[in-house]
Amino acid sequence: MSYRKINVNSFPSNFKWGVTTSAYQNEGAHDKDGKQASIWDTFTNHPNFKHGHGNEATNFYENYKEDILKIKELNLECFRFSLSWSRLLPKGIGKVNADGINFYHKVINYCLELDIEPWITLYHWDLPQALENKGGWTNRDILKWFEEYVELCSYEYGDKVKKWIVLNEPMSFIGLGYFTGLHAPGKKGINNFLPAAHHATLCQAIGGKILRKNVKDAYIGTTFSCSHVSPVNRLAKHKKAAQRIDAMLNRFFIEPSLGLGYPKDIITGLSVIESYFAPGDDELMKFDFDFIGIQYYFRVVAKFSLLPPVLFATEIPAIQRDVKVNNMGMEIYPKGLLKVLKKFSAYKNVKDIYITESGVCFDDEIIKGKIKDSNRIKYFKKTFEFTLKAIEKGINVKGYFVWTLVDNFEWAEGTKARFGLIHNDFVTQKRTFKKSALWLQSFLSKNKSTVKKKEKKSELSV
Ligand code: GCO
Repeated sequence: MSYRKINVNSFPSNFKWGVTTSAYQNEGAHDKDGKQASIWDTFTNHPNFKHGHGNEATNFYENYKEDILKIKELNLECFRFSLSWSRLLPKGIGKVNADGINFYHKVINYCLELDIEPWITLYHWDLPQALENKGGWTNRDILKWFEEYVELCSYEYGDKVKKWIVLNEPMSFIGLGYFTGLHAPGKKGINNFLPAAHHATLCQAIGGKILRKNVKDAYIGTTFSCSHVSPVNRLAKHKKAAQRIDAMLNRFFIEPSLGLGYPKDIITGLSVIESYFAPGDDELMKFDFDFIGIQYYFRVVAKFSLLPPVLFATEIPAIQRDVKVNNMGMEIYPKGLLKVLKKFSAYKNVKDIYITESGVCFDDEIIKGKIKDSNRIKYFKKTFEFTLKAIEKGINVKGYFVWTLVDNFEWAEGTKARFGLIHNDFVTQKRTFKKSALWLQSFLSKNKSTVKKKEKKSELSV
């Protein structure tokens, strides 16, 4: 693989560099100080779930200062994290938990003290269990529940935080949580998927509108899981199958917010979702986001198939395709980032674009106190190059947030998929900088002469 010589100064000076985490994957303290269960607490503590639980996770709840200091040390300027709904509103609605409110004030204040910009994600998959007991995302009442939650968060933190993200990857939490059942709450089938998806589309816009009303100078976005989709070959039936998968993975949640409706042009069977519409929903689904977040991890290769119905298309797993994969079996394909940036920037009303997540997982091992994750460095080098190329092509990409800071609880994979720049020992919670962290620290250093010293210092401090 060849690399172009780039450094941080190759990017526009106002380009933002950040890192993303999420509440359930990191906080731990699952029942401390008034927090009650979310669907992920229930799902991972059930005997059917065999990959551990996130009860302690990386214990960010107690280690937040140490971790935010590390963000600073890595020369990253933005920290994107999510709020745990059931820490703030233990039952999802009603009584507010003052300790929960206070926790995020402490996190935000510490970021501001260190001159790190906080970016809040409102919903990163951890619905309060009390709301799931009433049907969760499948119940249209979630529009009211979500409204109450967003009102609270924007009222509490809106003076200090200006960068807001409404949802994290709706297709992931709805598809995996309410169709395949692989993620919490483990519901399956089209009759769960369709109402849940429609309500998430509505909440995406409702959240945006509340933030606009409550937060002065807010800069509001939402994020999408994006994949570049290729047909297995040039046969028309496979090309069409790839278009349908693309509509499902990439178009489903953005187009209603832009006023384009669901992608029924390509997936004709999708019109059944309209049976969940109430009068006025076409309008309610729209919101003029200031930016969108692209989250890119892998490409999908698709072929025609009679199953599943409606989609009539299936993905050919990367492990069957003789390509490089990460340790979750996803194809490592950095160029796909450029392709999805092109695709999403082609929408007329998309304004700014941020890469709000990208990263890669490997079985990183500590050998003699060091973690030499050169594959991860290669991934970031390449995706940074493609980001720069996108900028040079006139695409409005304004920032790149690495997924993620510390190896954490990777949902259905438990702790075995390591995505962090920093290694975590889940028994001792000891953090160790990987080589990729030191590389990034150096890449982001605008003043090269200080890098060597810093690298040495962080090697000593871990
Ligand atoms: C996402 C997920 C992250 C995952 C990451 C790696 O937004 O996609 O929120 O939480 O950890 O994608 O699979």
